[in-house]
Amino acid sequence: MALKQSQYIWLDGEFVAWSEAKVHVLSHSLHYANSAFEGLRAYPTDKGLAIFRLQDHTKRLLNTCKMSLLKCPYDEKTLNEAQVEALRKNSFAPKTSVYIRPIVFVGYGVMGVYHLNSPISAAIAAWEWGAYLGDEGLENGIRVKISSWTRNSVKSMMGKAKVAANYLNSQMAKCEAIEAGYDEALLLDSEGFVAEGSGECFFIVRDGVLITPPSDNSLESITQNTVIEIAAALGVRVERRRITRDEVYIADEAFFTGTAAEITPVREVDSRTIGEGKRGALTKRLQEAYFDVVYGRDSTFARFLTFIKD
Ligand code: PPE
Repeated sequence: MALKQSQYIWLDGEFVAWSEAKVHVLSHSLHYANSAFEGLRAYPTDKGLAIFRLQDHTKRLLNTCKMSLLKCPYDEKTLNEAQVEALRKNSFAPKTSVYIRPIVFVGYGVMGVYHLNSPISAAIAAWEWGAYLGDEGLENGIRVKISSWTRNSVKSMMGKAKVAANYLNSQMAKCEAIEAGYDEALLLDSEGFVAEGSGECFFIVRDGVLITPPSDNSLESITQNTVIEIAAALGVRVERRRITRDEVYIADEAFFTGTAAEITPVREVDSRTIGEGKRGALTKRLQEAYFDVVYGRDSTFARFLTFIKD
């Protein structure tokens, strides 16, 4: 799906026209993949667009910078304000969800792996982005392939960093899944337990209990955390424990969570039908509750929303 352009991108403290937000081809991050990024969504509420869990995403961005040895020239407050401003500055079609992509990257000036003498830049873009795995997927569930790729080992990469370098592994898994006729990949860790999707965390339901792995081999997902909080509010039992491949096959329900993917049901894994082969009952309940939260219809989670109107 082609990227839907908006008008302005925040680049190192200034708003520039979308088409002018350019970097040099010798920018260090383009060659060595050390760039920290985030993905957030803003949803249309009764009181206009509201960014979901802005402060948590910005904290994670700065934590990624810390882990990846990127000296971000902008502090938390500046980055939070710039994201709000990026939404105010652009005009979006009414009733559409907007995706925000902040990125901190190593710029132009020095080549070679050692990056600490290179300049660091930051940018924030925002554009209208629909359902990541399709509207049909959100409604009826997607087909998933367990990847032949192992998720990046914690011995060699930092899964808690949302750093570009981690996504070569994701890309290869995603392409493999698509080429095999599936919609998304589920990656196992080096011991064979479920790690995460190419860009999502993973849940199963068994006998009414919601089960999701600990964050040992995955990003500390903000959507996963939100779902756990919603489940607690609904009185649903949640277990954080390792999940094996065979357990996925016999789950009653399964779904992916992510800012982009939201809550996407899984209806098939490796040609095994999950539950009844459609969005499960608990998945539907959690999905509806999640949309109530992000669209500002549930006041108990109002603390997660940052409204962008004055
Ligand atoms: N694991 C990975 C590897 C991941 O990339 C994401 C987000 C998650 C888990 C879920 O994290 P959270 O968004 O905090 O719940 N993936 C982002 C990037 C998607 C993309 O294609 O780009 C996202 O969902 O925004």
